[in-house]
Amino acid sequence: MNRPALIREPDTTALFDPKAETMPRRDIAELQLARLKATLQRAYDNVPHMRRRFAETGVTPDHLKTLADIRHFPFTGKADLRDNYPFGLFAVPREDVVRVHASSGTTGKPIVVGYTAGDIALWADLIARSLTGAGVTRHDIVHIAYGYGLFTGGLGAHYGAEALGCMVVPVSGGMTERQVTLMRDFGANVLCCTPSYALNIAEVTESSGIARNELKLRVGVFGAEPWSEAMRHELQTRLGLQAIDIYGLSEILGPGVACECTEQAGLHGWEDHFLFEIVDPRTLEPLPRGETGELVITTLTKEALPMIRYRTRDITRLVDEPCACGRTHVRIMRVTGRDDDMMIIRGINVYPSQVEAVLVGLPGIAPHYQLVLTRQQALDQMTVEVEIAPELPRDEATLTRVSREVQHRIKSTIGISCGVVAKLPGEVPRSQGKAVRVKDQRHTPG
Ligand code: DLL
Repeated sequence: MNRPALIREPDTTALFDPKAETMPRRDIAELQLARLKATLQRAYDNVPHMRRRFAETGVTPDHLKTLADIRHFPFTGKADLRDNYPFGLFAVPREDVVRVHASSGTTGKPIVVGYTAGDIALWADLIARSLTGAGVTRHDIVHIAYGYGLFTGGLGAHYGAEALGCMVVPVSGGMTERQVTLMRDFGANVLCCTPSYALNIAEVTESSGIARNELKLRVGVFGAEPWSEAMRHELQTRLGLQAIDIYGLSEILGPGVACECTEQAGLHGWEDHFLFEIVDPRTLEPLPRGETGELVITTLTKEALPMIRYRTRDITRLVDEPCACGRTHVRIMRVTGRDDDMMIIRGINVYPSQVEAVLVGLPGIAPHYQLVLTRQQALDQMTVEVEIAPELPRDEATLTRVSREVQHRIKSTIGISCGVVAKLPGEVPRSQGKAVRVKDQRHTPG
């Protein structure tokens, strides 16, 4: 094999599906082309909306001769799902759909997604692959604190961990004190939840006087929201685990579209089941490998809900070189944020996760924050609400000093001027799932 020197021969015992995960690129491309053709045809034949979209764009499935030809096909977005609410994009008879999930959505109708029995089996398989990459084995006890229900996090992780043969503790979110007690009593080795909820768990563990070594946690499988390297460091230190980034979205599958391995060097995007593209979010033209832009995903094997060129709005870049772990699939670099979460503060583009990277680990403050957006004279203003560290004196002078320091730090690292309000310990809301990082008051009258 002609592998770069740095790449180890894969330890096949540490891979869930060694053959699929270490396929040479040529074979991946060949498989993708065959599966893509079949998917386009299935969507065209079975989903009237897709057939219409293809016709508007002037393509039929036959126009795809190479993988690169995907650029001629129409995009799909949230609006397509909303307009066809609830089941209009399903490509199989309703009777073949054994599960639905839905995203709550802040405005309008929710997005509804469906799965056949085959889709559920595939999903479990990809989560099992992802967990294996994260260093989880069948000997582990997996505590799942992602929400169960219409959200894909809980049940998605659950089926995958069971498929791997782990003992699963399906706790869902909330009642954090009880979660900590159960993790200690059961000896959980793996914690699956959002990074912001993991921080909440860390804090509650510390305040309930449980020593870190009373918990047996070794791996954290954290995702469903953007998070920073600084937050990774914080969680690894406070919970004594290796914090692994897992990515996914309901429209494509749920969690398990991509996941880091223990190298923590980008998320392996499972290319035998998905085609990943990066496009310029403004021109929608495909960008060359390695460039940063919007991630667009096409499903290659999903039955109930095939997705053609789904615009995720997530900003990232792709890396083709095989990982040191030996897996050959493309790596999706950490998602810094969503296109629609980008704030423009005095002409500078900022994502909440960039602010997080500055705040977390800064002496004098706790890693809890919220960003408040307001508008003054047509200009967006940002106020960062932070909390002083619990050990600091709780007086006005301290609050003023801390807020000045944070303001200075944000100015010197990101280059934006913003207001900073330092609050007392416990005053910034704690996450129960996906954290609300931005309070947008730009359109509130008065
Ligand atoms: O959040 C699925 C999921 C559950 C992923 C559990 C990982 C773990 P949705 O609710 O549809 O699905 O939200 C999808 O969340 O488009 C991203 O904007 C964001 N997101 C998900 N994972 C990550 C991540 C689930 N690791 C949306 N890093 C996506 C950054 C993420 N953002």
